[in-house]
Amino acid sequence: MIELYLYETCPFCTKVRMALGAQQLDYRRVYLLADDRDTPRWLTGRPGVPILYLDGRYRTESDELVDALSGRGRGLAFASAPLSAAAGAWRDAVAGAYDALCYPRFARLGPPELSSDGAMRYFAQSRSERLGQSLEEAMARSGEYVAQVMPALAAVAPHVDPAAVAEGRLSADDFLLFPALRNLALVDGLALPGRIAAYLAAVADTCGVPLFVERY
Ligand SMILES: N[C@@H](CCC(=O)N[C@@H](CS)C(=O)NCC(=O)O)C(=O)O
Repeated sequence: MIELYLYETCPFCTKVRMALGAQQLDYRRVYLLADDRDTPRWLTGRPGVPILYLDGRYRTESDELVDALSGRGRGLAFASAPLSAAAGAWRDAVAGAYDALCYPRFARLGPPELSSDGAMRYFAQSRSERLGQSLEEAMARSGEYVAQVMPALAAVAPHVDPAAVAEGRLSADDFLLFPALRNLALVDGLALPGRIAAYLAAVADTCGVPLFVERY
């Protein structure tokens, strides 16, 4: 049985879920706690997720996992590169704002990877250090970050293709955009263009990766 070791909010893990789901492969999801360094090290010699148990061995690196899943199951062809110019511009435009918007909301969401006090403490501390501010401070500055993301959302919207996704045609852009957009949809004050909302629904349906219903 294929197994995916993951966090619910990890965009790299979502990429691999997309590939598994689009190929209609059966797999088991194994959620690790955010402060569990031992299990990944024991399985792969390295910290972190995603980890995929495939063909009798534990593998890491989401791009390599997407490539390894190309042609399996229902035979869809995937590539994790190259990105289009529009997707590359999106990634550069939202870089800092994405983390600042998502981290405090992941803590509010309380996904499986944060379901112990130790995991939540580890997450709050490590992510505050990364942001250079507390999760509460980042949350309070949401308006500023939303203003940074809105033009990037509008710019990328014409480049997503819900119809192609529904036909099982997933591009390298999709493996970047869907995981980030799924997480950004947690932001209550972020108005998603209609085409982005349709795109999220199409990928969720084709790949069996549920969207978050919560908004903060
Ligand atoms: N290059 C890796 C990056 C994976 C990654 O950064 N995973 C994060 C979760 S989103 C992680 O496990 N980080 C370890 C930690 O936060 O301690 C990939 O593409 O698979």
